[in-house]
Amino acid sequence: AFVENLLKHPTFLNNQYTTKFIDETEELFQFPKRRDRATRILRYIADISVNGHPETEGRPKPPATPRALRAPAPKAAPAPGTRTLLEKKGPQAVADWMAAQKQLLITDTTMRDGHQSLLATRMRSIDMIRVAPSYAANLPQLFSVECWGGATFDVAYRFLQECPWQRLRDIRAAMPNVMTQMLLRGSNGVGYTNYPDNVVRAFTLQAAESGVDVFRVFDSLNWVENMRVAMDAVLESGKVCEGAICYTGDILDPNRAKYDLNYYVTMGKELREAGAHILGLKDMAGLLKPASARILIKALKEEVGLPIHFHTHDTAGIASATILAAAESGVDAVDCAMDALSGNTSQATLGTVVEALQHTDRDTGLDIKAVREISDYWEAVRGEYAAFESGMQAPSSEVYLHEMPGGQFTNLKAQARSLGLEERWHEVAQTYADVNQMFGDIVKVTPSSKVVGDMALMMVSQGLSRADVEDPDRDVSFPDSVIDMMRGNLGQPAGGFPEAIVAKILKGESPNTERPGKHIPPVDLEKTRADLAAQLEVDIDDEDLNGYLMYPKVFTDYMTRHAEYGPVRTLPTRTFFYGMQPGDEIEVEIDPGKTLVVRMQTASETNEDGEVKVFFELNGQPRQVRVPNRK
Ligand code: BTN
Ligand code: 3PY
Ligand code: ZN
Repeated sequence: AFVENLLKHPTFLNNQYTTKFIDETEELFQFPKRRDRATRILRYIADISVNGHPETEGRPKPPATPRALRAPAPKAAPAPGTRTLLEKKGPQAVADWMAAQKQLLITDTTMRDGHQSLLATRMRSIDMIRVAPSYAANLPQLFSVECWGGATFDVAYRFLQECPWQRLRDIRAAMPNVMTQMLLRGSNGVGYTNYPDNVVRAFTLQAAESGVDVFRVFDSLNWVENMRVAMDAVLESGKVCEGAICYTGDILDPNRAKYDLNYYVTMGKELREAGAHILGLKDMAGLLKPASARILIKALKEEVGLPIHFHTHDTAGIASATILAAAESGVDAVDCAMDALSGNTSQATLGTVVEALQHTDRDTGLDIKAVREISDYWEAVRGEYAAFESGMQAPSSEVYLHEMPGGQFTNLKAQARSLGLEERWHEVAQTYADVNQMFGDIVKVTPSSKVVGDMALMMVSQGLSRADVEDPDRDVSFPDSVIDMMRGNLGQPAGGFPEAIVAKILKGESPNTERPGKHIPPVDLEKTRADLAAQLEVDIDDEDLNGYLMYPKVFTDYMTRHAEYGPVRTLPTRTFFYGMQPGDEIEVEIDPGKTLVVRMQTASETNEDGEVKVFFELNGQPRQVRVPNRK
């Protein structure tokens, strides 16, 4: 290829060839590099075709005949939307506009919480980017599209072998008129532990720079003190700061008096004072009932005064009823997922809410036909992720007992299954509730929910009751995450953790009850970048650096695999998870406008070295790849 390039180069053809010309003419070396990328992708396809993908092994398969993954055609040029307003007039103007609207505004969560809650967060970027222009053109009245943050960040690197930042930039570019939205776990960033303040700030500013417009910021113990660094960074960036209250318990239940109306109103005021443009009401488990919603929304509207954005889950099957009650009480915006990715542990059904409000004074203004077309697309996409379906058959009122967040529920169930506790799920649920009471009735949302889940699984697998754990004469070895939380490393819940259990877990060590970030020294960002660049022998840009700061090992593993397999994010989802069969042909756009046509011809028997030769046609040219047979 090098020689071919050289022979065709105009300088060579003009007879002006010198050795210096070769040294100085960079493009001569670009063709081999590009070809190398194609080779790496072929190696990935060959490997998966021969060995299967570890993530889908033994799991249900997508339909034998794939449905066409065609996004609805744009009906018009993208009309000005919320993003246009944000760009022109800033975040306060967005909040003012929001409060002045009569219609119920809707956020579509399909690209974040929808698949996080139904498909173990496994949705790949390509399936989102393909439909983003349809959102821009056909649903420009959406308040926002939640498409980033929460668990999607590390899952992208860890399981999907793709860069979460590139996902964000691509969606942003394809959907320029509607605001993007992310879920940010306050001082836990998009991770499971508190980070140094300067890391939280850098990460938040980078997310704004790469394309996030609305930041829903929360703290897993509802500690506003622990949200300030992230909220301040959002305010600094000029984007929309949605300070969120996590909802738990039931304001109408006298036995849960800790989380009464006054608790939520007080927190709402604290968030307003901390600078929130919008008040988020984040009901991560779907516990808010219609009757409570009427009272809570009304009180928050009257006493806090900020526009309210309500998020809930349909785990108990009642989310749309609660949304309608909230709408009657004046909620400004709500979260729904496109029909095909709604219901159960996901959000309420977007099309149904649109229909329910038609011809009322809260009519959403969304085009129901456009909603259905986009949902049809998602239905086809969902089929490709059959391996990640949880098997949840129906909504369940048991959520009012255990209070697990939608994103955790199916995950914990899978963990229980892998520990051989599948038959004892209801015991796990009851124990989760017991652990919550033992820890002082806390807010349970990532990462505090993970701590409660770890403890519950440990207790059920070891046959320990709450009384056993609390018994001062009984030696219990606690999960690391539990010890860490009791040390104060996630911050403090309202009223603190109960002293007796803290003393037992920490064996007398005294906890830190101040804000964790106050005691974590800042990271030297430029030194970290330089060290990482030296270690990986590549340039580390700001996005990479922030990915590494959140998840050092996950990031470096991703980079190592990237060096071996190339930009596999561009593969069709079926190819990514199942490889190809002889006779299959796919198109892979490795760069905008640069498409590879890959056809698999055949694969050889395994040779004496344990290798299989896979024969492809790449843009019509024969190519072979050898991969080890690891089966
Ligand atoms: C992961 O699940 O670890 C990320 C996906 C990449 C795994 C690669 S695919 C080819 C090779 N075969 C495996 O079993 N793992 C790697
Ligand atoms: C997350 O933090 O990922 C959540 O979805 C919490 O509800
Ligand atoms: Zn949620």
